[in-house]
Amino acid sequence: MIVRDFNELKKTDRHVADARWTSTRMLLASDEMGFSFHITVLEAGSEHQFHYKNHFESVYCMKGKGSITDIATGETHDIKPGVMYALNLHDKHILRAEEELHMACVFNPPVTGAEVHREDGSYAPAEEAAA
Ligand code: 9YT
Repeated sequence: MIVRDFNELKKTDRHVADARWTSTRMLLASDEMGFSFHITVLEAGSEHQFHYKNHFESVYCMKGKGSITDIATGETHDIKPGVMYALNLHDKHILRAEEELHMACVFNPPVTGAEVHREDGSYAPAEEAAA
């Protein structure tokens, strides 16, 4: 069994920061669960374009307020506590945080922890990230 405390992980290298967001990786590829599990906090007023071409991602809003736009369809959905979105089509999207957003995110295949967002908003496939 794996038991971890978010507040303890925040002090380790499982806590990463990038452009106006932070993420604490509760589970990574090395945990061999077949998915990774992240707690991501996006700064109030920030806007992010992501495109996880090599991963499926599901995101659940625990706290805050914002919106997500599906770039392919132009549709925008409100994000608030209780709302989940799943990028089942590797959907390219823009996430906006009106208030600080606290999200629980799952990635399949799991993120290794070494990824950085590429120019196109994606993370490299797991085999490249591990190389
Ligand atoms: C909200 C969202 O898309 N989070 C993605 C995870 C975060 N960029 C991370 O942990 O790398």
